[in-house]
Amino acid sequence: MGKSVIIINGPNLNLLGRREPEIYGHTTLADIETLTRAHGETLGLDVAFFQSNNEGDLVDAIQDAAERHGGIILNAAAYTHTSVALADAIKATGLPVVEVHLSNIFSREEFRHHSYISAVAAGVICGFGAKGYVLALEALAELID
Ligand code: CA2
Repeated sequence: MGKSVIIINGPNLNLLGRREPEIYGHTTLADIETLTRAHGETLGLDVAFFQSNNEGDLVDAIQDAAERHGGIILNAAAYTHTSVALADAIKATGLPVVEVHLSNIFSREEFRHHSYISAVAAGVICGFGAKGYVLALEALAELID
């Protein structure tokens, strides 16, 4: 079996490219899926993609990843700043996780400066828009090598 990773996206990211383009850009989540799948091929990685607006579904996706994938790229969106449950799930999987944010969360409101994910992630990429997912794939490819 080849190497496989999953990209997990949290609440409201399904709206990407259709609302607030001044913050999140014009790229849609479907564009990011296409981009990362293509880049995954160049790295020999199979890329699965998942988005949910519900915290419990995201916890389930992280738990299920342990059975199927070698690593996770996670943009937990607003749950980044609130969810002990997601942090616990990441810790329990033992899989390497790269945390991604489209925007630079440190140049935004104070409440976005703290992430429950960062302490349990292998690393964090933020502020580079959709390219951040590609950079995360590069990082994850080395981590699961
Ligand atoms: O910059 C990021 O990727 C965020 O994870 C995006 C979250 C935000 O709560 C985090 O602080 C940073 C918000 C995702 C909402 O996405 C939308 C996209 C288009 C229109 C409205 C919301």
